[in-house]
Amino acid sequence: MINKNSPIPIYFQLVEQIKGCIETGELQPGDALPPEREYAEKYKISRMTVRQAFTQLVNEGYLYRLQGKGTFVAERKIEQPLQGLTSFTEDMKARGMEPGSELIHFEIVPASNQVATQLSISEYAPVYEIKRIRLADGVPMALETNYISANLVKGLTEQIVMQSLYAYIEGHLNLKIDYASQTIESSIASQNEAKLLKINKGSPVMLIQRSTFLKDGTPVEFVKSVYRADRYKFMIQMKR
Ligand code: 16G
Repeated sequence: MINKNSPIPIYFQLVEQIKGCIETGELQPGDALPPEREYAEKYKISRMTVRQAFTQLVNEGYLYRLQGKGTFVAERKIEQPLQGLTSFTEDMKARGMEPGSELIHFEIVPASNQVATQLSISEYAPVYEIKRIRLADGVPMALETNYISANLVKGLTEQIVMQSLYAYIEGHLNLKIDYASQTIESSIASQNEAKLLKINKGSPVMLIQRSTFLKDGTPVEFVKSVYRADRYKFMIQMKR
């Protein structure tokens, strides 16, 4: 219900109401929203106000627009806890989703200056450069580029990286992954990233860089990832 006498802006009341319908499941992912005109008539408010509410919900990732087709309810975002050093495969399995990878690139290359510094190896030492699209139930979630010292993580193959890298490092090589440091920045998808992630060029993404270490401090991977901002959000619990 919209209360025109409330100090709360009308567009915001509509935002909250539509969010409520999404949260209760009354509106499901993929559902088309009634046209702006219908909302405007139903609540006797202006179409501009309805548009403002829709735009806010699009910006927050609750809705998406398709040119000429209308406005639809977006998939719920995956809420990824930032505590705990887990792999993509583990994360997806824990949610009951099917992890998958599409291998874009797999090559041993000489370490660049940046990669060598991150991995504490000498420049030009051999590193695996692995680029994978990470899929959840077949849907692209992230584009990940890993750099791994070929002298430390021996015997990697395309077949192995189509599965879980962490499972191979720990289960097969018996190296214990211990800690990581990670940064998260906002960015927008380049043309190539957008194509691979099946989103529009310029869509918001999160750029994540992770350096992962063994117990004795040896860097085991340096990873640059591009996560879809429309499908992911990060969560951390804090205490004071
Ligand atoms: C996660 C990690 C990535 C790691 C991968 C291993 C982030 C941002 N990145 O995607 O660093 O290489 O898991 O996954 O969380 P895998 O064992 O399924 O190959």
